[in-house]
Amino acid sequence: MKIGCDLMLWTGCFTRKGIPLIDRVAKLGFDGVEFPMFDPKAVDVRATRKALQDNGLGSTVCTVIVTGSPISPNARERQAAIDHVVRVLEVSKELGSDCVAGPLYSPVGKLVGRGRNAAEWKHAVASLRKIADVAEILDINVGIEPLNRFETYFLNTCEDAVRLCDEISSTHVGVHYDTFHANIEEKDPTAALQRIGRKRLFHVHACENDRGVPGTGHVPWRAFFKTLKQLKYDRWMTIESFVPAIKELAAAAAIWRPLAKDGDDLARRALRFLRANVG
Ligand code: LER
Ligand code: MN
Repeated sequence: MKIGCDLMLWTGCFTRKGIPLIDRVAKLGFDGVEFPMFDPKAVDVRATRKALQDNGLGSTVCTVIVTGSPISPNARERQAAIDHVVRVLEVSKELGSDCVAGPLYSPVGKLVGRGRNAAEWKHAVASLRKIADVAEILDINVGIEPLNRFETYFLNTCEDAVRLCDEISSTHVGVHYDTFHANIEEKDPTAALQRIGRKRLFHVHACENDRGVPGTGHVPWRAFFKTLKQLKYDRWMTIESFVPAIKELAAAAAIWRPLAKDGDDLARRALRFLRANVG
């Protein structure tokens, strides 16, 4: 299994200015970086690719719906969201990234005072099917991440994420499991992980129940690592945590107190814990 670090520990959005962070993540001892790609136009593909190669690092990409919505009743809104994800896929492919992951069905934080309806589900399947067509042509994987109920009303459980992926029915679309969200929404987070299964598990975010350093809280880590081993999971496990200093992300993820000294401290302690458990 490869261990990555999301650059959100140091930046709210990956741009050319963030390239030195690749060096930093390599020096901390990670196998790769995860790019928070919210504005694909701001990525300097050549320089970023070179920095990855120079440091011998792999990469993944995390994005969110920054414009429109794949489940909107309005076709133009749906297309705007699809166009954003497709652009992210194209840039990610150019960077040589293995996977584009995240809540690709609805904007983070969008709540409408009710649960999802059948029309929204239908739109999600159709929009993500269009995204899957591009992913298949580019040969890049897409991970669909269920989020907790305070961040989305559309997809909260792994079971629903599996069903959504089954309906999209693509070799290149699978489930993205995040320990933080599963801890809130699943009755048994490890059984939920098990049920996703090896074939459908495309990406993992490792994050403690308070969104701080993995291993310092009550996420059932021992059972989690055992299950990944049973599944023979060999894709990326990425540390996703936040620090109050990155104001836009702190606001989006509701980080109101420090969870570590700073991003470096969090990354270093998280990596030590994950390496001790997965090698
Ligand atoms: C959001 O809570 C999350 O977990 C991310 O992976 C998406 O930005
Ligand atoms: Mn996540």
